[in-house]
Amino acid sequence: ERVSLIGAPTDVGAGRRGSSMGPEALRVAGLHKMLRGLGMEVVDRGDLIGPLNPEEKPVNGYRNLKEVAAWNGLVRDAMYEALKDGDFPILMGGDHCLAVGSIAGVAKHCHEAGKSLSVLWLDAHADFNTPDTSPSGNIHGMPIACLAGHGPKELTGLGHAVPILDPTNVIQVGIRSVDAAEKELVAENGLTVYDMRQIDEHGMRRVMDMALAKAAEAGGHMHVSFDVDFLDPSIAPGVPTTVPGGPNYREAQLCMEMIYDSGLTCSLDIMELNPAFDRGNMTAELAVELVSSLFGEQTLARTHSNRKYS
Ligand code: DIR
Ligand code: MN
Ligand code: MN
Ligand code: MN
Repeated sequence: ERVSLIGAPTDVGAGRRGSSMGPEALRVAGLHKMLRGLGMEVVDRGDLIGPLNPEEKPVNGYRNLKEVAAWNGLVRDAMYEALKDGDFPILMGGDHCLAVGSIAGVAKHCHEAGKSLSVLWLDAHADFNTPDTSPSGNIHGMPIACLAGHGPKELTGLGHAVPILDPTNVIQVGIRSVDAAEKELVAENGLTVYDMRQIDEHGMRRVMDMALAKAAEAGGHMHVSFDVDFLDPSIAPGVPTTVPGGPNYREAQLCMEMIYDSGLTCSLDIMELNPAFDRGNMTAELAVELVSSLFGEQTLARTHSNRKYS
């Protein structure tokens, strides 16, 4: 299988600058070499070129909306093209506002191929804010709401249909920061949410079994959107909005290994990596290590009989 790397060097959706350096940090950490080492053919399609960050204050509840929409259009087309070429696309972000375009491109591909789509969202945050609920106006806190049809038409209208994605096909893991008014939206819209309490009570193993069983039930294409702030800040400081109490190294490895075992993943985002807050390049290096597990790197030479759902 061929993997396509797509760089989206921007931080227009965030409140703190620096995720624009994410794609290059992943290259420096050896993302492409790691994938080649696992036997995959890898094409780096380079970086998309979009507008600079104007660093505006929020207008009508949205910061930098025009630039966010422009970047998302570019990302949508790049993801769609890669899937049309038969590749497994990896979006190297960039802040998480770009998941609107990424998933719009994936959804268009699935629509045309007659496949159902589920989204596994690994994040500390629910990313379901609207201007009425957002404390910041930062669109990286709003992508799932936009995908579900709640947001500005510049973003909700980016896909093949409105809503771009049925929110009941979203499965979130690792959640531990949801704004007060955002909580109601998450409940009303029927997302499946495995928050940190459920990981505490059941363990990562059982939570991922449930999450992946739900995705397998939907069948078709599973997209993984990996916000690096999913990880505990002690192992992953290189993000703009850290939240304590995330998955540790072992839990994160198990999560990624079980995603590989599911055999369901057809596309991936690696988002919010922010080298301006990193120590050395340790967070990018950890992200590459975890993504290697998602692509099948294992301690022992196990066989594919470990793969459950494919
Ligand atoms: C917060 C932070 N919920 C907001 N969101 C982040 O501004 O909407 N998402 N950092 O990744
Ligand atoms: Mn987050
Ligand atoms: Mn996020
Ligand atoms: Mn596919």
